[in-house]
Amino acid sequence: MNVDKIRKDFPILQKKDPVTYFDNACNTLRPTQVMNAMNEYYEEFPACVGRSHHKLSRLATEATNNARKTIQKFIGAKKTEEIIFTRNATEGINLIANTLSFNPQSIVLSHSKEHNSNHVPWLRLQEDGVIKHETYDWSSDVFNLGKFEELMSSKVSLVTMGHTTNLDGTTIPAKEVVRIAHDYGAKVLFDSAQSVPHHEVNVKKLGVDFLAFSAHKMMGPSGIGALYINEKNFTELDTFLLGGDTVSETTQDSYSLEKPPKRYEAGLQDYAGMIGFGAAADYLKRIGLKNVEKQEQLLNKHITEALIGKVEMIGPRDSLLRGGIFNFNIGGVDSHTVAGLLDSAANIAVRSGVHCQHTWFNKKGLDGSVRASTYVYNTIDEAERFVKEINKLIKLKK
Ligand code: ALA
Repeated sequence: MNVDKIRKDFPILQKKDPVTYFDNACNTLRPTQVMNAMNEYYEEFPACVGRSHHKLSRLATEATNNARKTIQKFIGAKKTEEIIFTRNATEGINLIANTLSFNPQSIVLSHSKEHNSNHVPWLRLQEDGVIKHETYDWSSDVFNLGKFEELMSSKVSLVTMGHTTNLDGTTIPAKEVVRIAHDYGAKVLFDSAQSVPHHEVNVKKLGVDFLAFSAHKMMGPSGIGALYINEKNFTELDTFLLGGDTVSETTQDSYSLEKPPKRYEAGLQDYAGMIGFGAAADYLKRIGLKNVEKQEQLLNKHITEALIGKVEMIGPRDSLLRGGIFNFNIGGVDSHTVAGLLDSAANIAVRSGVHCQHTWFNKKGLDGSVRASTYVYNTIDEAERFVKEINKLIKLKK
């Protein structure tokens, strides 16, 4: 893989003195191929999908069908019908929270490093008396399957977990989690917003019931994502938003529902977004997820070896367990101050604060942290610049 060649596809990286973009866990940069694919929709066939009988509509329908197929293949789903386009992973999780049937004894189990998106919807259901929410305390470096299984019983109806966490980049043993959960009759939902963009994820091999992810974390546009629903669960889900395209027939006082995916895609959709999402998946496929993973590991090893012992790291010391994420604090210095200085003095973009992980930070009594998150277009030179700037800040503090 040639990183310099990849960088040429990103206009923002071709500017003079380009930004060192280390905020990829929040939002990635987009290559020209993705922007071109979206522009093509607006310039060549900016029409409604599947509704109108003219050639522009046919072209738009074909392009969005192809995008769905690309996403299906990207995560190894059996059928295109199993891919529902959503606004993002958050909406996918909310869709399941609002459509799966629970009884007040139902336990929904997640872990202690969940993003708010996979935490608050379940708290809300608990508040409404719909479920009981329980948490696996993931405080060891490696997810402990024995401890997880101790929490399982026939009362657990859903295991919903961040597949790779945005806090420290650690990944759950997903296949084993699914196997154990299914042994107890529970369904499994993965928040895969931080896994699908960074390593190979195959829903068939995992055997997972539902899996949600977002395009903006994998070089695609913002405002579009996908929810995988294993077709065997279609009959167990209620409806979500209703309106145009979700129904095949209505009368004054009745309606018949379309089958998924249409049933879950109400109203006019973000067609350019779908097409851009497909182009992003194609682009990543061409690079190869193994290469993406390798580059992130290389950069994270470099940063970790240079800064370990000098900063307070969050997560395992072993960089191989943390994908592309290096999350840390410089003893007592406010995280936003560090991020602001990196930005203004060195044009390095990182995220600071609590990373939508308020619960974890509250438990630890921490105000926040500085998170550098790399992607396949980042270079060793950039990692070195970052290390140099952090060393300067450490010195300044002394
Ligand atoms: N989940 C995104 C992040 O961690 C927003 O930055």
